[in-house]
Amino acid sequence: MEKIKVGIIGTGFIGPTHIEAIRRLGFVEVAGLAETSQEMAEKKAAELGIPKAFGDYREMLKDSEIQVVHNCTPNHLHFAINKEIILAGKHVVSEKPLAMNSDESAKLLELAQKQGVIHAVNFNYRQHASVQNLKAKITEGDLGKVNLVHGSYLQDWLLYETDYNWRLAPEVGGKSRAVADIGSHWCDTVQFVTGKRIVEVFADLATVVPVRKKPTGNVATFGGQKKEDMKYEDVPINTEDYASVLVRFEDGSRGVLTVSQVSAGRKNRLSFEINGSQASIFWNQEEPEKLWIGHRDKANEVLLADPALFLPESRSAIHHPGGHNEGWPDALKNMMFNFYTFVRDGKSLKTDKPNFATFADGHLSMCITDAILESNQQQKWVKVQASKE
Ligand code: SOE
Repeated sequence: MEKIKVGIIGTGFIGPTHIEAIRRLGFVEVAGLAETSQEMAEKKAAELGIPKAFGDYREMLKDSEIQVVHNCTPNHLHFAINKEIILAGKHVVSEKPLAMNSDESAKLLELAQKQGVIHAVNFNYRQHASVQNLKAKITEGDLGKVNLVHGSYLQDWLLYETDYNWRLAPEVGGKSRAVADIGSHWCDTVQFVTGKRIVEVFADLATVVPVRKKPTGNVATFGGQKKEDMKYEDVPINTEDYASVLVRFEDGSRGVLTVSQVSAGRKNRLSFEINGSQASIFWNQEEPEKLWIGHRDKANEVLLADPALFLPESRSAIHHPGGHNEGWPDALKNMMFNFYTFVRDGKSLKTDKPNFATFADGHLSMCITDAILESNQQQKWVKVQASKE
């Protein structure tokens, strides 16, 4: 069978992780790569073993061999490039946030639906094997009625004033930083597992590091560049690195989320606890194979991921026997597998239910981010306006 041919735009932190996940599928081929100059594209294509290099992504969009395009560019380019990918008639996998605000994401969703392309946004944490098992447990009623959802997404890669990255500048990263960058993943994951939407928020945002030393050269996400070799200029920072958000779900259940990119020791700790009327569950992305299950009248349990102990609905998300740990790259592979089998099997988002986040989820996420920003500004509860779907 012909392999599905794919083009990747952007090769920062996330582009190569998409390429690696795609390559593990076997029936998809990364045929092209686009970067900001021909020289850079050729360098990256040679490093990553990709046949075609494009110094302008528009040239790649004209390539009739390429059926799917991944938008792995910085945030401010997501809207315009997603639009062009869709108009070129290609299926699209976009990094989050889908756009710079919910007006733009509404337009993208409408366009993608009109053009009939398959659209996905890379909310990869819902694809962890234990998260899929956890969702199946909630759906089966193992927790009873879900009453409370609370947790955090904490990182430390922006702790020091000398930590700098494009995500800090609003004109590139967007007017929200930590909430759009990582809070969005938390909201998507908890909405996915509970099957309930966040409809109202009350937020308190802060910029813990208000002035940063910006290196005069380029810095990659999670780059860990040597500080002694750097030259800096002082820049004021206007995007949040911390947020506390109270949330209300559509059925009246409550929750709270803390987001921080300045929490020493926390590398990529997306965690949440769900308290139901019968039992509780806790999951933490840094130890993804463990699911803590809390009881009132018997001893608590820790379920180590193992296909034999998973509910049948979630077994396709786990690939190795217990103890053969699966983590972040495997969740991303699950995301790509679910997307590309959907494409391969000729399915349509009009008639078939996808097992991946679509632009509808990406748009909902933008609406939540906008509501969080507005709530922080006005210091009151704000409803999530997701009506443009
Ligand atoms: C940086 O904070 C980042 O790479 C996010 O942009 C990703 O979405 C998250 O998965 C890991 O951290």
